[in-house]
Amino acid sequence: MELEREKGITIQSAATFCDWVKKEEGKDETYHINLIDTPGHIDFTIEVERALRVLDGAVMILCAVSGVQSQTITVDRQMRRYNVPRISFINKMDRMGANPFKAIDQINYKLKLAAAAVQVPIGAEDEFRGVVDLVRMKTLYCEGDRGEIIVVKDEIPEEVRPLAQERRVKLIETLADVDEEMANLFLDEQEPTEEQLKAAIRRATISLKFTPVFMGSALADKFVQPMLDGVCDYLPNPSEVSNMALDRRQEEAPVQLIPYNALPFVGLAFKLEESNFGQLTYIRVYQGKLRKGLNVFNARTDKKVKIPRIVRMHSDEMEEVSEVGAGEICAVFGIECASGDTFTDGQLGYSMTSMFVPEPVISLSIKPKNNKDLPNFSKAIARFQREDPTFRVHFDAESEQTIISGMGELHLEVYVERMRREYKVDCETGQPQVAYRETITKKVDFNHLLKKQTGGAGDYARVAGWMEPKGSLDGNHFEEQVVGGSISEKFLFACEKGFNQACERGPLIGHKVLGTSMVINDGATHMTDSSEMAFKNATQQAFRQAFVQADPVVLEPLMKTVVTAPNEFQGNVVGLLQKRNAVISDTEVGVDDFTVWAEVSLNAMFGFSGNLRAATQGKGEFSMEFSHYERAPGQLQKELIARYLKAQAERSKK
Ligand SMILES: Nc1nc2c(ncn2[C@@H]2O[C@H](COP(=O)(O)OP(=O)(O)OP(=O)(O)O)[C@@H](O)[C@H]2O)c(=O)[nH]1
Ligand SMILES: [Mg+2]
Repeated sequence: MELEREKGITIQSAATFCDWVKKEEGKDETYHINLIDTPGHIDFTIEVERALRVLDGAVMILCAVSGVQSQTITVDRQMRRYNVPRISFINKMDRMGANPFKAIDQINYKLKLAAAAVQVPIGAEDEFRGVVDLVRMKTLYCEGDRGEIIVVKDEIPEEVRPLAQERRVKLIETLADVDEEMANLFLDEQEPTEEQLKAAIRRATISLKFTPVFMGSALADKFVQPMLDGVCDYLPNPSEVSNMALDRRQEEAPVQLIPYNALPFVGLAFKLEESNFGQLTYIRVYQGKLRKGLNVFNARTDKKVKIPRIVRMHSDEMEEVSEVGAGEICAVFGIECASGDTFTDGQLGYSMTSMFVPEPVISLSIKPKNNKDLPNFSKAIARFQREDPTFRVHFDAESEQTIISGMGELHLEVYVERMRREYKVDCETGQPQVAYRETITKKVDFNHLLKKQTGGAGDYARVAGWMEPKGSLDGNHFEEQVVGGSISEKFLFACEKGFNQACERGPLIGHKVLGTSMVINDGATHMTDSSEMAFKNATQQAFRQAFVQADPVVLEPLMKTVVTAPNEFQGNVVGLLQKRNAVISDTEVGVDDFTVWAEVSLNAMFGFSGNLRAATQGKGEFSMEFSHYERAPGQLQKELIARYLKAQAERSKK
């Protein structure tokens, strides 16, 4: 994407298929690798989620100067969520101040993941010219214009011999802590063989207890190849990963998927993308084969679709293929589905659990500058929503505005910009707003009658019951317990619809309602005047009245925030956080820099990046991620209510 090049950041993950020829002693071995490059910025976190959902292993890339950054900590959490084993690559070894061992220490203590170097560098910064492979105890040099030739020497240069020895011992010690076989050898004071060492690294990596650390410089074309060999040596192949599905025909019992081509097909659509040639759907094949012309069933909709075309992506180019086997990733043209849908060949009733979709926390109003652009605007909005489950859109009937919500200001900014470039629609946007929520804190009974008699057919509906806190903040709950037909069956559905609509727009400040339960257990129906509309409206009215009596509160998003900066700025940073009422949960002080973990309300974080820059001479950085909703301070709630009432009053004047 052009926008990525301009901003210098990755926005969308890109899937690529490649062959890697690993030079084994004497013979070459070809490995097929499906690679997905993900963005690092938290605003595009869904791209990381969906990649980790379908990948069997990951390469965690760190900077040799900055080591574990606040963003690394967020991605670490995501890797853990999907149990993805990883090897690590310390990049930018050519940079001034490069220190891979500092970064390794940080993986150990900041990420609490056992890590040890499997290489040590020969020379550093612009003198960086080789690495010693600690598993084989051999020296590697890069030759050729782009470092494409790796020359292996038995001789280890004198000046790095002590370092190589020391780090090899460290590697073995670290492994002995997490691997029983290595522990036994270690206790017997036996030197492991190359095979034993490799096998231990592989076991410990796949069981998520350890990460082997490689080092090099991508920019200077140095030592990326040994890391790719490491992918083959230490990350699992598809048959070594346990992937589960739920069998809908057996009460959702978990079943293991087996990556055999001969078994019935099961695949997961994890990413949709509009390409120049039409809608592309990325599918990870977990079991069986996906063939061109095959009829597949969408487990969510039960609809059957025929697979018209299958391609393999090679970054910007695609290769048409007739089938792909178990364990692979491919893209398919021309099938309608949503991101996260499971496909099967119809023989099995399997469905795979989807990825974690974080809640959007920032929203803003948007509209095209010119009315003539409305059709394109709608098209763009629909497509972005299909592609990205963290990008949400709703129309606020009261303010007559389209509101988009997402993971951060940059996330929304990118969509506004893409609208302009890809759909030629210039938009006006409002100020970014925090996505607040509303809930109630006590139980209230209601008994509400809607009755209108205006000549002809009137409106009549009575609903009674209670509202109460649901006990948790995941969604809302509606239940009818009507006995004796006081509300006739056909209108109960309308009541539920009224409830759902009422939850979309809270009575307090017009934000979504959460954690609220409504039970209707009585009511009355009129022979001629009752209608679905009457019951829907009556429920909405009852909801709004009961809601305001039930001690409603505004909820605000709290963010898990991680700040890192050089040690001399610790006082400044902690001061900044305290001013924003952050609750600091942990602090780690390293040799040069420190890390603070805190929970802060998103509302208090506006403008933080500028303040942090000023307080740390530009050297501090931070990342944040939604944690949960919490009751907003009373003063803020008052302000929000006042602002909402004022906006409503202004609208009604017009
Ligand atoms: N000195 C040096 N700079 C590098 C090296 N590798 C990458 N860079 C520079 O680091 C910057 C970021 O590189 P990217 O590849 O965009 O980093 P990224 O992790 O993909 O970033 P996002 O996808 O936006 O999260 C660019 O300016 C690169 O030129 C390296 O080995 N040495
Ligand atoms: Mg990138």
